[in-house]
Amino acid sequence: MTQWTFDSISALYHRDLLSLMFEAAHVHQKYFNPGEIQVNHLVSVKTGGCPEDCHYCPQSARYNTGLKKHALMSREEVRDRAVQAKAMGASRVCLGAAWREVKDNEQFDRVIEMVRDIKSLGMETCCTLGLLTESQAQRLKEAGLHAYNHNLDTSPSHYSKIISTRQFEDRVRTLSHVKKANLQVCCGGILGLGETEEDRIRFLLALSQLEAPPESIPINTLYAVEGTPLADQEPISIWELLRMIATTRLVFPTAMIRMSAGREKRTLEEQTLCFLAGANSIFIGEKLLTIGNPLPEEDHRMFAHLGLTSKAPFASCGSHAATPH
Ligand code: SAM
Ligand code: DTB
Ligand code: SF4
Repeated sequence: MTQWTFDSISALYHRDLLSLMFEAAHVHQKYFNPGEIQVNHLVSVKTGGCPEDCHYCPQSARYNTGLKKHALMSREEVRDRAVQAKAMGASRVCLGAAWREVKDNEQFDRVIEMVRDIKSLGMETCCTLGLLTESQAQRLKEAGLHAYNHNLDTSPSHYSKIISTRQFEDRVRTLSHVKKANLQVCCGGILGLGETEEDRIRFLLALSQLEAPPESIPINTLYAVEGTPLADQEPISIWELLRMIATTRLVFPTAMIRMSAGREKRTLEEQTLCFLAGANSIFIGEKLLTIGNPLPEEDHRMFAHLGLTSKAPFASCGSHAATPH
């Protein structure tokens, strides 16, 4: 396995955009069928009122974002949402909670039941519930959880400018618990937090230095929400996004790269370029957790225009033989 360094990632990141994208596309089709996209659906099982101060997040209790809070959903409601997601073409359901950390209580017991239900529908389940101990990760695994999402978000040095209520190392520790429980690791970041290009490269380096590289990497662009400290950030250009996706594809050739927050703001042509740069996963549904996402009809039209198909659940990378050149 390649030992990435700051300089080797930086050299890729700073290549001219077309040769960077060309190489990323080449690597992408070596490991994946480029016409196949993973379709995920998010359910916000507990919304708002989070004690953390993540400067980007509409769900933090510290900011006045006008968000409607919602207590933990019932098992039945979540099962219904998963059935609807399957009908929309999703193969994975991701349950998100506005928690700092998981507590060993009745609420966690209910999430465990939700995981079992989704697994029994023949879909992959992912959870993003905040910090987690090893025994909690183990319980999720036993219930049939496929992956756990826990983002590093940005470089170690920029992290403390964005979040003060926990440290980068706390996140790395949870990711280690996830890996030890034999769950797939889903770990990504956000562009547009006022970070430098060096921060973006250091973020990718940190991802490559995790105990095990993530199987999936969400690339979010900041969705600036009124009331949060980052409400007035400049939006990320398509060129920066393409450069980041293509570099991520080259550093992590076999990972699923998910175009996440901010996709709503991209045209079909821009999204097509993102797929060419190596992205191969999206969220479907008109909302992510609380913020907007393209309408499912628009995504279905995009799939039709591009002749894309939805990746089956539990199909690992490499199920597609490398294309001869
Ligand atoms: N509370 C849990 C946690 O922080 O791990 C799970 C939910 S949290 C909303 C999941 C991820 O959503 C964050 O790590 C961040 O990367 C992303 N996110 C949150 N708000 C965002 C925004 N306004 N724009 C882009 N990404 C955002
Ligand atoms: C991730 O990296 N992006 C998704 C998922 N993981 C949980 C969520 C992004 C949007 C979160 C903001 C919201 O919808 O409230
Ligand atoms: Fe809470 Fe997660 Fe939002 Fe941070 S990103 S405020 S931990 S819900």
